[in-house]
Amino acid sequence: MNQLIGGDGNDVVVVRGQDSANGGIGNDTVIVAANGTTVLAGGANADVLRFDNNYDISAAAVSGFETVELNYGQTMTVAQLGSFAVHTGTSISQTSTGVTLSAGGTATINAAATLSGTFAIAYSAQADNLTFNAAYAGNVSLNGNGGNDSVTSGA
Ligand SMILES: [Ca+2]
Ligand SMILES: [Ca+2]
Repeated sequence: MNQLIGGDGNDVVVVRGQDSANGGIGNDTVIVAANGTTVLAGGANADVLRFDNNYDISAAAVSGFETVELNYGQTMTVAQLGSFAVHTGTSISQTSTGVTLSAGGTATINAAATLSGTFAIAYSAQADNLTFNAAYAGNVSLNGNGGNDSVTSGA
């Protein structure tokens, strides 16, 4: 396990295996490039958590990220999904995304305008209650998996 700590500048940190990463001060980008990450911390300022592929971060302690750049089917908890202020794709040309939820809860998804295609959600076995922001104009594809689930488009 490696402990990766960014300095005060704008850092790009790539986490693999059971790494822990903290961007520190500055507008940092932390790239998830493996399963099993333990700590993902953006730190101060405006930070991005980017998924290099469909990895599972559900066991990681996630904090301090303002934006998440989603791939097409990464796994996380509802609480983690709701911890980001902006949800977007990994590139400007990506219009669809998907997420597999490993534990339930309540969250708001603030999908960026670039996500105009399909947002596919595989629910966890618990109750998953998601609300999309009012500006989201894409489709939502749902795959239920037990629990009393709901999805709401913003007012
Ligand atoms: Ca930094
Ligand atoms: Ca931050």
